[in-house]
Amino acid sequence: MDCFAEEGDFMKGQFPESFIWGVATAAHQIEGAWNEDGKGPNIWDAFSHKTGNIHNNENADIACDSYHKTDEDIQLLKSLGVSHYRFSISWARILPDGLLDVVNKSGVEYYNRVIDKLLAVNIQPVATLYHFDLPQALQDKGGWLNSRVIEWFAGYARVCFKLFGDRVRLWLTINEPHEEALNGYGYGNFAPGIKRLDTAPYQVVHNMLRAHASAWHIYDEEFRGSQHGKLSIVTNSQFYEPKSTKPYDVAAADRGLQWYLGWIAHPVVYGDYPEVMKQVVAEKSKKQGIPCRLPSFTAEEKTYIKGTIDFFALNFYSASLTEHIDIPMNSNENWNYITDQEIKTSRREHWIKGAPDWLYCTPFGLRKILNWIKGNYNNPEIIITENGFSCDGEEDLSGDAALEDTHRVNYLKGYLNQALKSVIKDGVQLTGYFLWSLMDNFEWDDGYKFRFGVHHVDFDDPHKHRTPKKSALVFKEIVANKGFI
Ligand code: LGS
Repeated sequence: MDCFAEEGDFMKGQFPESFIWGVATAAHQIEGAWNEDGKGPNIWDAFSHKTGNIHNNENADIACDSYHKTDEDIQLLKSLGVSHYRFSISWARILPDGLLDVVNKSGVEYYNRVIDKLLAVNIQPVATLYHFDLPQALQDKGGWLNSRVIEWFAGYARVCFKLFGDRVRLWLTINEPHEEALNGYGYGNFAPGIKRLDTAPYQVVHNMLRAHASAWHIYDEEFRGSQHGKLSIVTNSQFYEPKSTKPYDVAAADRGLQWYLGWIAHPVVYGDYPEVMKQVVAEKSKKQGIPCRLPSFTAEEKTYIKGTIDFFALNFYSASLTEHIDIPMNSNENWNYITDQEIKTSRREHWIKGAPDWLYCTPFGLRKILNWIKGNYNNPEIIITENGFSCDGEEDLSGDAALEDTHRVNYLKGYLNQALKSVIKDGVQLTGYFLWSLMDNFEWDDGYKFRFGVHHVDFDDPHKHRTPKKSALVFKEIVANKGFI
């Protein structure tokens, strides 16, 4: 069975004329030049230079070498015909020790070059301020667990708005806060490698939300009037499909979404965490005899955080089946985020599996999550800031074989067709789509094992040669047609 099996008919139709068509990358995953021209080390430099943290002990010292290949990368973007490019700014390339005492001129020049060259070929720059790569100097002061990070981030954001905001009109503050919080401060498989699953992820996200809100207010008060841009925070979630129609499973699936998407989206839309999250964590912490593990916002903070997105930014990859599980309360248990949720996820047999393990080709999930956002957050403007696929075996492929990426082609067509249905049939206000990713790159703790690119990168080649895969050609056609004609 293929990707479209449970999707119903494939729909012909076009997205609106003004639809944003883009591809995305992130600084640490593509730039390389990790210690060149005054860049300071970040947490991923430190983490990947320690043996045992990354698949095959790989690192992003060179990665795709994009720092030296601006022209070539812009050529790839141009050939795709996209209207926008989402990249991220490396905090430590602009402020080597994270603080405002030293601004690295070469780093500023690099992003100026990227932005100016994009605009010269009529591609709009979309900048993410923070994509998992905290300057190591700030980690040494406690990183996202130290609430002073709010002022550090605010300072950095203001510098970026000043330097680049005359040309960047779409800003994303923090990419997937809870991905870094859970993996970096909970499981420890991401930088900075802290394993405190019970409390640290909640605290990290709390500080990230407050940091995001400061950046939004700075933009709103000091820059919006002259720069006329828009700003958001990047959420992500799987779609939680109930495993059965039993009320227990239906409630569990909704809880999954409230918890995963709502953890970020609820505060920035409504000013506080979802009710179910607050209740459950409070109850469980009480039984453990400890203070509530989920921090709370003061009344003032709630007002400050509420309404701090100008559009809803969503990264979406995959769906999962969800059922309720009762977790026996055991005082010896290390109670954590996952057990708080009281859900168990699985997959349908026929879903085509990608790699990593969490990734399946489930286009229906995109339409459903877009509708869930529409229903729960007052039909906001939504931009998909990431969506893409990788699967087993691609890391071993080279030459022409790597370019026959049929699974990625099916995935993209399937997901974009569901996105189209959400716009035309459901009235979802989806205004843009960014494919992850422009090219194969450094996939965090998985190193170069998983390839999400529509351009193949030969990492063994000192020049990091890029070749379009079939998916690049198919995406180009969809972009040119503004959908499916
Ligand atoms: O490369 C990353 C892509 C690949 O898949 C990118 O840097 C991130 O922004 C983003 O996290 N990316 C990504 N995410 C999928 C995470 C899904 C987690 C679902 C876990 C289910 C068990």
